[in-house]
Amino acid sequence: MGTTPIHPTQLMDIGNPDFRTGFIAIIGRPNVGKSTLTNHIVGAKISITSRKAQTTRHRIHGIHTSDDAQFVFVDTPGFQTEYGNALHRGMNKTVIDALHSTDVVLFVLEGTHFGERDRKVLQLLPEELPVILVLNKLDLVKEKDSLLPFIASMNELFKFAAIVPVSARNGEHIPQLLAEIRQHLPVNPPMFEEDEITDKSERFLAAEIVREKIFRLSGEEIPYSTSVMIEKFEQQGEFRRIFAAILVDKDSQKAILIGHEGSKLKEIGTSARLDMERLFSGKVYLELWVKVKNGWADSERILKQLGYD
Ligand SMILES: Nc1nc2c(ncn2[C@@H]2O[C@H](COP(=O)(O)OP(=O)(O)OP(=O)(O)O)[C@@H](O)[C@H]2O)c(=O)[nH]1
Ligand SMILES: [Mg+2]
Repeated sequence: MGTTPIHPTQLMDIGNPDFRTGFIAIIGRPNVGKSTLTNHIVGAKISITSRKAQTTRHRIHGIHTSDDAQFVFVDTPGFQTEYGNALHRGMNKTVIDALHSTDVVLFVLEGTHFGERDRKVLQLLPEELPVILVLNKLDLVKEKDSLLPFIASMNELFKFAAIVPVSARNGEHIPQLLAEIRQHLPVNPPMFEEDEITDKSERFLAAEIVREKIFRLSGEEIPYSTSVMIEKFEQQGEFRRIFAAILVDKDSQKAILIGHEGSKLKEIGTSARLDMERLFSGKVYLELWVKVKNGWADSERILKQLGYD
């Protein structure tokens, strides 16, 4: 008794012939709030966020299971229109791939702002799939009167399945968005266990959390040329020991990240450790160091080692 693992597809769908499960790709230019939206719906910080553009670099699944549906969100990197190195090409490929293997697309804009970079993303939208336009950061839209004419003008540009203004920050209209998405999901049993929230490993999430702190706690010169590699990840019960290297391009960046007497690295480490302890529900020992690795963002080989494909 109790030793036979229950296959996930045997869970929850019993008695509900209308249970829906599907993939929802979230796309948009950098910084519109795609990862914040993913985290809000999942209820945990599985995808890192920051005020700086290009925070997300990988495709990340965020899973939300309700009584009658399982939503598998695919958070993608902001679509790059201004750069052309191997990292940016890889990020854009991630976006395109996500669009080819999804049931629903969420196209995210920042409030009532529709600029050139948003237009480039609009051009990627598939005609054959339901695309929901999400007007995020509703809390920042001062003139609510501007919403209706904006929605009308967006309807002229594409045949959206729906247009939903939301705030990923305070959760406004997120239930309405989920209800709208559900209508377009296929009738399918769940693919993941009810309590699963992401497809990514703790090792991956740990590296991402360190990267988020670097983004948030350092100046403009650091983020775009930084990556994090977990060199060792050990677990004993609820206690984790994590050793991570931060890869930068130049000695000058290394000095900035370490800071006066190591103060910056310490600040990054403490903040990352606290987030990890929250996400993993257990104590963490975190050791960080900084390595100079020339031109990693342009090297296909190093990008492969870091898990970009
Ligand atoms: N006021 C407000 N800010 C938001 C909202 N959603 C996201 N933000 C902020 O917008 C910034 C960017 O959010 P992210 O979730 O990192 O954006 P992203 O689209 O994932 O960005 P990339 O990964 O770089 O493409 C962060 O500072 C968020 O806190 C919102 O609904 N309201
Ligand atoms: Mg993001």
